[in-house]
Amino acid sequence: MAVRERRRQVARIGVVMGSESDRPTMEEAARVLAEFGVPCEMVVRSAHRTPEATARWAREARGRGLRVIIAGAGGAAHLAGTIAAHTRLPVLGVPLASSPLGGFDALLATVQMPPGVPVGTLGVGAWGAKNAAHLALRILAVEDAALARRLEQHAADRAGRGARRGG
Ligand code: C2R
Repeated sequence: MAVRERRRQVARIGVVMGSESDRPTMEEAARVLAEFGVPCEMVVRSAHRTPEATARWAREARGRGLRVIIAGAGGAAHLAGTIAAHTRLPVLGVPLASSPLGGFDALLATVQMPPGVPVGTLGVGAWGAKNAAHLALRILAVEDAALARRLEQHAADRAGRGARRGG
């Protein structure tokens, strides 16, 4: 895909994180999306520190063109759940290992949502960020045949390399 064409694309995936300090880990998700030529909108919002702005961002997400949201936060990670309360887009949660509890706190806070307000929760840290991006791409690929072909090609290439490392 030509670079110019890619620039004109509307972001279909939103990557939101609880703090600027989460950015290095959440960049892993953005890197995977970039590898597949799918642009994302990347922002910092906090259910705790900027609750109004977080709710607004989530409510307006679909109208801006987003189709899947990836939300990463550490500690008492209420961000993904709060986003899921304000939008009916699929929300993928990435628990981050930023607190002294090493991410187990964020995992429980993200995964154990009440029925009817789902957050699809990935693994802790960089693995989760990468897999959130891969899962978001698979969700988009349900309706995007060109992207589905790129995912198939990627899987075939990886198999060809002997699955020595992930991505
Ligand atoms: P600072 O480094 O800014 O003190 O943040 C962030 O995701 C970060 O990992 C420390 C940690 O606090 C988390 N945080 C949340 C939320 N907002 C910030 N879990 C939230 O809304 O859930």
